[in-house]
Amino acid sequence: MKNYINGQWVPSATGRTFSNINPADNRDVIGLFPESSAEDVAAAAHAAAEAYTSWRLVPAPKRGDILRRAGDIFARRMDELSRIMTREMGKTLVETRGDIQEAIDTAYYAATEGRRLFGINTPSELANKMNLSFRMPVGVCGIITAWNFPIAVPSWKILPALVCGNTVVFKPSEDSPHSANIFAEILEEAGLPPGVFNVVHGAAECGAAIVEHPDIKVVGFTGSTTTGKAIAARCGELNKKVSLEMGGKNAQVVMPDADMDLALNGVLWGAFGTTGQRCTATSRLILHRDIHDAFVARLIDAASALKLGNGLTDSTAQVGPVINGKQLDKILGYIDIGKAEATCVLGGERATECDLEHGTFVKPTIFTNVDRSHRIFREEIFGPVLSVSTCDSFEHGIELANDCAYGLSSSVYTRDVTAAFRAMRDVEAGITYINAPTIGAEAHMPFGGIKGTGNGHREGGWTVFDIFTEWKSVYVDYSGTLQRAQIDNY
Ligand code: UN1
Repeated sequence: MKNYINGQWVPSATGRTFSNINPADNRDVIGLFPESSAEDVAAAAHAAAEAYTSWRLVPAPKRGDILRRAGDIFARRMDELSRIMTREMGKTLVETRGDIQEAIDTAYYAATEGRRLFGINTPSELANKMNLSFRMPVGVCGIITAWNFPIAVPSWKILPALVCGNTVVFKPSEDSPHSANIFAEILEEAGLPPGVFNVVHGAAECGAAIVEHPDIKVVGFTGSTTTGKAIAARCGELNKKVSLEMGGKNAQVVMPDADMDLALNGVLWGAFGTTGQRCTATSRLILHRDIHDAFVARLIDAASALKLGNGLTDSTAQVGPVINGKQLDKILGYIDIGKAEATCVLGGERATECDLEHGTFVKPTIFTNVDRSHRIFREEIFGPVLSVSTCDSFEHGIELANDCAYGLSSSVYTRDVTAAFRAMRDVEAGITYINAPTIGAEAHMPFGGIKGTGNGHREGGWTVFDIFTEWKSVYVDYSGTLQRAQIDNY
């Protein structure tokens, strides 16, 4: 497997490769991918900079037509691509189909935005003068993403960037490179000219080269807070625009007046869907004292019935593996920490029964008696591990939810309309769900977080276009005389 640069499939200049392995069965090697260096990034950035000179002049509705076709091709290739994605990152086929659906939705939204990209005109303070403002593309965009949404999350950045007239250098995660190559195939078939979209595979060296390259004008990153902050610091020095989507420690609060079945199904899906490997996953459950014991008993029952398995070969599997050995060790490390801090009431170990021993499976794990000072309350684990705490009141529940370095998603289950509106106002997060789990954001709504999660940008919806454009203000004076601006006329 190769890089995709200037419309060609090319090996890395380094000659080095890394292997892509199925996390559900580590005997299954999917392929060798190039381990790219600054030289490969420079080739991709050069191609993207060349392509930018003409792509930025293609009318936006025409760029949108290409993206609409890309959406159609994603739909046509959904079965095949969902199998590729399940094989390389482990979530079930239902979930990988959903991942692709998010890209389709984003493609169609971006396509129609090609006919909007609204500017704003205002009256001038002077006679016979007109004020216009409109969006300009930024140039070459460097996109660096994680493996948990191999198609959806890249699509949130790449497709809006393209419709605005930018060109792209994309470095996917080393754990989901095959899906990224299909992304390139689809954009090519849709009619994207060579060089407009480029893929360079690799690890930190490749990512750092994207951040450094002078032709790359904006960096869009999804991944860990540690890496994101380092990228932002460097982009600060380089005066480069950067948009970050980083960690989360999302809480679901359940009040005694809530629909308990709904809240139970919500946390099951939020905590253990995608094996807890979403930035939006529910990793803290805050239960009102009055319902705590009964709720926990039902939750243990329901979570212990979840079926672990290889999504490709077992159609009854509900929870896939965690992505790789490194993450497995990290999650098991947190489980050990949790066992010392709190009470493990379910799971708490790797799953190796039947044929799971060849994959990196972790049993759905639940801790109770979790206190706000505990590390499993405060730190992102990114696996199927749920920390349960108790609150004494609605206000206390919100206070606990907000006692967090991150601010991505949040959820409150209550039938009390007053409490629901207070939660919408007071929960410190970019996303709040009422009577729904912390996962499941829709492509046409702003997506992102506050505090340790983001740096003020929002992907999705209409807000993503602020990342990938700059505003131009234009003054047209048709008076035929030198008119001084009001401030220069005193
Ligand atoms: C992520 O975890 O990086 O809201 C994105 C959700 C999905 C996207 C998650 N639509 O859960």
